[in-house]
Amino acid sequence: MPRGKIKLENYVESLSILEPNGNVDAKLDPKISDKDLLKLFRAMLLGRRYDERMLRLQRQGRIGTYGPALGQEAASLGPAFAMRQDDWFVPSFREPSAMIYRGWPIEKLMLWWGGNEEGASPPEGLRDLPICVPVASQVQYGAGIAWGCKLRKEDHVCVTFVGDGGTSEGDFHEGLNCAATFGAPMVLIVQNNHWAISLPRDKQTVSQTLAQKAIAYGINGIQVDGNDILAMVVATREAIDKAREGEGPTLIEAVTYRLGVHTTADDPKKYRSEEEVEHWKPKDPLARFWKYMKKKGLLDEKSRDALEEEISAEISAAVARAEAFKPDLTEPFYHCFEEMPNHLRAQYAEFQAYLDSAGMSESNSGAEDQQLSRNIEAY
Ligand SMILES: Cc1ncc(C[n+]2csc(CCOP(=O)(O)OP(=O)(O)O)c2C)c(N)n1
Ligand SMILES: [Mg+2]
Repeated sequence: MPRGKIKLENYVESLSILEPNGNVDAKLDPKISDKDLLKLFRAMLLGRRYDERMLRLQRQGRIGTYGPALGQEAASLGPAFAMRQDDWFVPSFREPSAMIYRGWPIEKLMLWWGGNEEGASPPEGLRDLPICVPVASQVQYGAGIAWGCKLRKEDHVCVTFVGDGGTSEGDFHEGLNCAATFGAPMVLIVQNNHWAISLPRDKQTVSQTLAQKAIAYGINGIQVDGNDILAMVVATREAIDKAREGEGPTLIEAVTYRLGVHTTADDPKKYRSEEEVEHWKPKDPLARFWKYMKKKGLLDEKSRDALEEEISAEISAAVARAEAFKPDLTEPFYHCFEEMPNHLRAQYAEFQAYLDSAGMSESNSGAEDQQLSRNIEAY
């Protein structure tokens, strides 16, 4: 076979609509209704204030480790807005704005970060998976769910989230190849926040973009300004439409920046410069959206302050509910087996006896009220 060249048609499309000064590219403006814009702005502000409150709760020892989504709100909220409520949503761990927008009670997210399993059960009726930390595992779940939708001839799409660091994992490649090969209706949002803990994006891969990884799998890929709520809505809408029409998956690289710590367990000053963070601050998605809303005459300082108060009260009420929640400490025993095997029964009995002796059975009783536990008598 002679030496030749196989021609590939490849380029990476890019998209940005809302400038950091709040101006929009009129040709690309998705013309979202005023009502929806206000709803979206409220959701982004709520996501930001939730994030800040969670950091404070962690510092006060009231929740466990927390991974903030500061600066990344648009990258998940845009897709959440573009989806249908009955579509599937597979988050990673920096999508609280989207999860709250989709209907997760705030206290559930608080419980999750407090180490409580109840925070992992999706609210009734939502086709959502819970917060999920194992890096890139989400792509496997997303591909499988999307393929399942196709096999069942359902018209749901599965919107899935992974980070820039996740693109180096086997799960990412296996999941994406599977979704591509089976034409599964998955929209994969890669939140490129430029860091994977202390590893910068340019040491993660020598690929010029993350979006171009789509080319290798023969699917659509686009690089989007992930701090631009309008661009994220438009790109996800288009990808969802394609997926629903049977055109398979799309990879959306959402270019954003992690303005805060990786989690409350690290100190980014050890590995990145203040200048870099300062460079990204003017691109903050919330500041940008606020300027846009103000220019459009949809919000002013007074109405924004009123919104702030309302949101603050909403979050405080959720904190109170989360802290009043009584966990069922025996709940982990119920999840692995349809019928509890003997060795687990023995451990269950031992644990129950410990709770009794430590006077903790009482605090365990809330579970029944909350209909969380299965009836152990049944075993
Ligand atoms: C399979 C796996 N390996 C390692 C970790 C530890 N870990 C948690 S977050 C993280 C970095 C992930 O980076 P990225 O995918 O860019 O997401 P980001 O944290 O920036 O949102 C690592 C290595 C993990 N959770 N799962
Ligand atoms: Mg990252």
